[in-house]
Amino acid sequence: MPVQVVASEAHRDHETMEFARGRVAPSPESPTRATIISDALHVAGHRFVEPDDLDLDLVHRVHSAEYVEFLRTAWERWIAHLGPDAAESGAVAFTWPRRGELSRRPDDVVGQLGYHSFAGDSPIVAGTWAAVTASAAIAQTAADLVVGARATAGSGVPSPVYALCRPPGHHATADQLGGYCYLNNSAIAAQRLLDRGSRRVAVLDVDYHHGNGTQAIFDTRDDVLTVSIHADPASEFPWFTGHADEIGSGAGAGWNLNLPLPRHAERAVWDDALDTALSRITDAASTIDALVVALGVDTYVDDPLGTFPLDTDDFSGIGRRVAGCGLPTVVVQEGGYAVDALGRNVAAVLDGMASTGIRTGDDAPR
Ligand code: SP5
Ligand code: ZN
Repeated sequence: MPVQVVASEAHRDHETMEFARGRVAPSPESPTRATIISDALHVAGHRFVEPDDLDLDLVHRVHSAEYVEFLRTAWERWIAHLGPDAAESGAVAFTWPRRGELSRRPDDVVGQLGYHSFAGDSPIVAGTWAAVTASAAIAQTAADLVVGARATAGSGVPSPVYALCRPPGHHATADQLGGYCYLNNSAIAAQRLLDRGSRRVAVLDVDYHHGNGTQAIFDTRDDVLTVSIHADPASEFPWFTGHADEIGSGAGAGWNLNLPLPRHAERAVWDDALDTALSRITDAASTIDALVVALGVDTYVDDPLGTFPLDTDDFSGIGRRVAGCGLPTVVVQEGGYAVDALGRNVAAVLDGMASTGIRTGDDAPR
């Protein structure tokens, strides 16, 4: 059964270098990733839709206005400040605020890069603003399509909608980029679902890395349940968050669940974590109206950044089990760097989802 796929080519000029393992090399978060996924989903017969224009007011509901303005202007300010030779690295920080130090926002772009980032793996290049705004627009549009489908689905559950976001978003906080993420597409999708009538939204993050940005954005809120399964930050990026004792704060206490797993965790351990995650969501299901899946497939056995053992069949299983929640669902693309397998792994998740659940309206199985 075909799924609606929201996608755009506007990410193409966002192509960066990364300083990692002692050398500078093309970032694993490459334009090719989106092409491979798009090709596989075309072959699988899914229906492609262009994103609507981005609603900047929506973006401002999860990101600070000064951060968004920084993202928009950082590239030209970087070149104006340092000259054309600075194009090679892209705009990237080398100084961050010290621990516990009150950090006043610097005036110059070089200092602001440190203020507005928590990692040095995500340069800003000439094509970054076009890419990140298109990526956010894709998430926004996917949420709108799910809301529209719900309105016509009667008592059934609408088909999921897949947001082919690139760059990814789940590491981006309200005012900091990092982990190849600039605008938090999953948070933007969740906020859109709330703004369009959901009482509470769950975000299930299955990327290999902790969804620190999504957690931070919704930390004090009880209208978004954030759940993340990931490699233990004691030994993996993003290093400083993702521990099990981070449960949310203030009104948000109890509305964040972290399920950190050891590097090289076995499939059965990952499966158990997904059961725990889904139970947390279904336990609250009477108050949850929609689900956002932050879909990283860097849990794949051959992923160059991951150490988990999942294979393509496991990804269909994830799709089936997530669909078993019976919630209107937006799937937002996050990480996944094994480009040879990326397309079939994402296609497997969508196939698994589309093969389950009650569907009504145009998408009802006949
Ligand atoms: C969205 C997402 O999955 N972000 C992950 C960001 C991790 N960035 C730091 C990891 C650096 C490892 N670089 C390895 C290069 C391998 N060729
Ligand atoms: Zn990841």
